Amino acid sequence: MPGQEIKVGIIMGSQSDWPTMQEAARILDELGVAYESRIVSAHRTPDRLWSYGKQATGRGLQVIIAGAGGAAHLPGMMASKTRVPVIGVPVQTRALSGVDSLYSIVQMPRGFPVATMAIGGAGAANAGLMAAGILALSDAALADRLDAWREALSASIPEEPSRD
Ligand code: RP5
Repeated sequence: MPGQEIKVGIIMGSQSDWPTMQEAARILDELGVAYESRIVSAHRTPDRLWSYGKQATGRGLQVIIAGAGGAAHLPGMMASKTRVPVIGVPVQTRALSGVDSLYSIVQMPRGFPVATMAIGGAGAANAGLMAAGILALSDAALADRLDAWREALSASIPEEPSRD
């Protein structure tokens, strides 16, 4: 990965989102996909959000994974600012278990889509896989690695449940 062009941006509203969003980072590490990670808050750092979105295409980003919790405007606002596909990850919250995040992210008005994943770590991991799948459309080596990753996962599932 060193020297590889960064095509995936992982952004999140707060440091407190990292334990969730690191699941996306782990998948990209496993698949050898270079990425950057940034704290970009729709509410606390709107100017940072604006410039990140404005510069995304020029910097060569091809996918943005955006995670946020609560009134989770980050993925949708980012989608309004760039045509780079945005994958949204609803972060689990204490008060409403992440249903608030999910609804905030998934109900985008027509015209500015956010590909919304499941709440929490599984959603973040799937966001990493989705990003890899998008990049694999034009990267044969990555496509091979992703196929191998999927086959290994299938092979790890036993046919019979353990009765312990
Ligand atoms: C959102 O508010 C963040 O995405 C985070 O999920 C939530 C809480 O942030 P902190 O108060 O923990 O910084 O903007």
